[in-house]
Amino acid sequence: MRGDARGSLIALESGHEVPFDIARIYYIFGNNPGVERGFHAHERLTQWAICVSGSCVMRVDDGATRADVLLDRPDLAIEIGWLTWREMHDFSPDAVLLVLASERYDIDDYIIDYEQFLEKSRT
Ligand code: T46
Repeated sequence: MRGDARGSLIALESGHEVPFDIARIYYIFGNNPGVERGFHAHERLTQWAICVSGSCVMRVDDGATRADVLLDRPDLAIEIGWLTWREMHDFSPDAVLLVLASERYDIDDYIIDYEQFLEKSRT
């Protein structure tokens, strides 16, 4: 974090703070109350997710272990690797979830069936 008397600044560079080349950036905001997102895994994708405003809960599941991580600070990133089932819950109204991704968008990379994900995670 590069803060000074004016406030805070965080810089994220590929190969320095971020351990992959950033191919895509997207952000999620303006979710309707009670909305839940995700519910899929990816075959070949690594991402960093940061709630730069507000908060949400990121549920990550590698097929053996599941964890709920509260993202509620702009200086906290969670890395989500290959073959990790993710769900996002409990978005605050002001939540802005910023995501840095290692690959460009590819709909064929999605695994949306949990049983299929479990099978792949075991191999
Ligand atoms: C993840 C969480 C944090 C695109 O056109 N380009 C993109 O880069 C993305 C991510 C999505 N889209 C389209 C595809 C759908 O029509 O935007 C729509 C919503 O995407 P999706 O249903 O994948 O959004 P989430 O919030 O369920 O999940 C996304 C990422 O897919 C996922 O990898 O980790 O955000």
